Amino acid sequence: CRSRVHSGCVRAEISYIMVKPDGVQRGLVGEIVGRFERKGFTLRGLKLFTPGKELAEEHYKDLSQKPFFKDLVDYITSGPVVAMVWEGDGVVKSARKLIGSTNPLEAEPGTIRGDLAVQTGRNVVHGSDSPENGERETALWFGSGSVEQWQPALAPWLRE
Ligand code: IDP
Ligand code: MG
Repeated sequence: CRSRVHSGCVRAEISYIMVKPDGVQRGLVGEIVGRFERKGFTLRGLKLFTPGKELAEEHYKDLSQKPFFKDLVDYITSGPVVAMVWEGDGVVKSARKLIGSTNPLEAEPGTIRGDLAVQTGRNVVHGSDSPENGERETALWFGSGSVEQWQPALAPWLRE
């Protein structure tokens, strides 16, 4: 536990970030991982594998009524993804900014989607939309308590 508010303990914020199958196929893993590293977030978990239908459906369950749901599940299960957990102050909101808008044509240049993608249905990367979903998605993709607990030696140079 790093910081204390009143007498309680505030858990470090984490976000579940995933290079989707198109990002892996296009050789963008290093580019995407590098952006989170350079920003100063801490990598807590990383694995490459092809997710099954059940996992993809659970991950995107809030979108199950959308007309594109089946295509979305087919896309996410179409090949290996790089599943990651990143930690840092405000990482959820910041990662969403680094990633850019859902529709890559509306994403700002300088963002991952703005620089590297064209279509909503092939937008190369996922990022959790709330700290609660950061925890939920991390538990779903990695199992609860299974990501690494560590502090980079650089920590004092990143946080005062
Ligand atoms: P997000 O990834 O920016 O959080 P969400 O609305 O949560 O966007 O949608 C999840 C994913 O579903 C998107 O990243 C995209 O891959 C896909 N998706 C969203 N809207 C559409 C659509 O209108 N057509 C096709 N795919 C979509
Ligand atoms: Mg979303």
